[in-house]
Amino acid sequence: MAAARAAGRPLVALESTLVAHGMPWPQNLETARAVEAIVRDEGAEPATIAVIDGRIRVGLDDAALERLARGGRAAAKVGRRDLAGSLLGGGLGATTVSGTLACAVLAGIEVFVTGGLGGVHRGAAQSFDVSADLSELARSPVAVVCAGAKSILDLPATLELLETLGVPVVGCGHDEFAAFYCRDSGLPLELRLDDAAAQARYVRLQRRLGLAAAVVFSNPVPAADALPRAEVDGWIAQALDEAQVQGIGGKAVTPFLLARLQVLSGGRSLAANIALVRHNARVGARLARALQAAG
Ligand code: PSU
Ligand code: MN
Repeated sequence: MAAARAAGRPLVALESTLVAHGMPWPQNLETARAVEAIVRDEGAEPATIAVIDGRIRVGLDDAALERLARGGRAAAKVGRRDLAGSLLGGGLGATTVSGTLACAVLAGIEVFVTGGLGGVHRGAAQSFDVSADLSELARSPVAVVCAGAKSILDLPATLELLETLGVPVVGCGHDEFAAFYCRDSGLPLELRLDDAAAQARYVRLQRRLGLAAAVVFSNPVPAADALPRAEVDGWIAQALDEAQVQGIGGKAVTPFLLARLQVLSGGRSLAANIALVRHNARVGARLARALQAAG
């Protein structure tokens, strides 16, 4: 990372919960490596963020990436509020969107690529389960490229809360809020910018206005890899029932649901997840280059 900085290549932050908790071995390591290669291929430098042996690391070597991927659930899931504790504990921690954003801000990185945002969970009116990703987006001046928010969530409520928090959501190659495995959510966005130079100008304007919030670029899964919504909804309903019966709660909910969907879909949700993360990496790296060019 220091070399990339010295060489003047723009950095792209990548999260690590997706690697440790979001995908199974060995596809998680393959995807992490592929995503880093895509970012490099586009002339930017990947900086995967994680807690390794009780230290925040911004930019991982291959050995650290493999440790995280092999560690899986043994790695702690580290959101913003877990950061200090994971440093004290001295162990291995995979940073979520909120944890990674906090570290990216500390490191001065302007672009962050992930799969899908956390958000308002279905039934949140009772459970109060709203991902810390949303409040972190409100205070992190970072451009975030994602395939919208995860399909397992209450997407209309997630979009409402992003508005409340002052976080702009910009469509990228599409007019609707992306729904992770699916392109369409039925929720139209008010702004769409497909071109990296225009996206960079938008980010610069947001900064010039002194608005500290992130800019979310909603970049849908490529059409060839998208899954039909009706089928996805069926798997989600079943996975949510199972979570309830088994009493899965708190931080365990999202990894549980993603893992069950992978099984219920016969691997199709994993293939879509991999495709969308790779696509986001390309778009994010191009944006990082455009931001650098815009100065
Ligand atoms: N996107 C993916 N896979 C994931 C996640 C996002 O493609 O595993 C992770 C992110 O790290 C996100 C987290 O921050 O899920 C949200 O968890 P929760 O709902 O507990 O806040
Ligand atoms: Mn939660």
